[in-house]
Amino acid sequence: MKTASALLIIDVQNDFCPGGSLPVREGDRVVPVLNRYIELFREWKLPVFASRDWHPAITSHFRDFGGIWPAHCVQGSEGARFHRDLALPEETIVISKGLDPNRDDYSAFQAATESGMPFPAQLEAMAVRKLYVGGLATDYCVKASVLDGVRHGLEMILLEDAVRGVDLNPGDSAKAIEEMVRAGAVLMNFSKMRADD
Ligand code: VGL
Ligand code: ZN
Repeated sequence: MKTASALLIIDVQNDFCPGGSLPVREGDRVVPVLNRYIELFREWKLPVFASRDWHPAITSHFRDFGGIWPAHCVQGSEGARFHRDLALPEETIVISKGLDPNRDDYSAFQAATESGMPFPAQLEAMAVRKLYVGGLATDYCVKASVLDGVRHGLEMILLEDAVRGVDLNPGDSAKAIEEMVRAGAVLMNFSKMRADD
């Protein structure tokens, strides 16, 4: 039974896809896969969360202001929008992170809903105990979120066929997956998922 479960889609935004300002190689390839997971979670009437990187134009997260990244996912910009083919259901709970110009946040557990409810509190209110996670980028926000989820005592399932990484250094994504598994995350893919529903 998957009663206490939810899907968490991380940062499938234009700037992280080919053509964006901080493109993840094959970032857009996660979209059709995530759409199939979305279908499953709808079928099971389970919640879908979508996180977004949502930065002010001036933030210490950006290269020009002391950080390491080119400007990306600036609030309200085209680059910050979810990929147009990502079929988010109307009931999707959008959570935003990276709003504080003085912090370098990556984890969805630092995000809040549009009404300002912190993500961990939202999960608790909905009695969610298990998160299925896919999206971008494996070696940054996905990793940080999965490790945080484990720390929060949640069961964290990494959807291996629905993630892609930045790989600033070659092998970063593979290492990130190892690290998540070592921490207690479980690897899942679409065919396994169907088999044990
Ligand atoms: C991310 C780098 C900078 C991510 C966000 O969503 O993984 N990566 N900001
Ligand atoms: Zn960012």
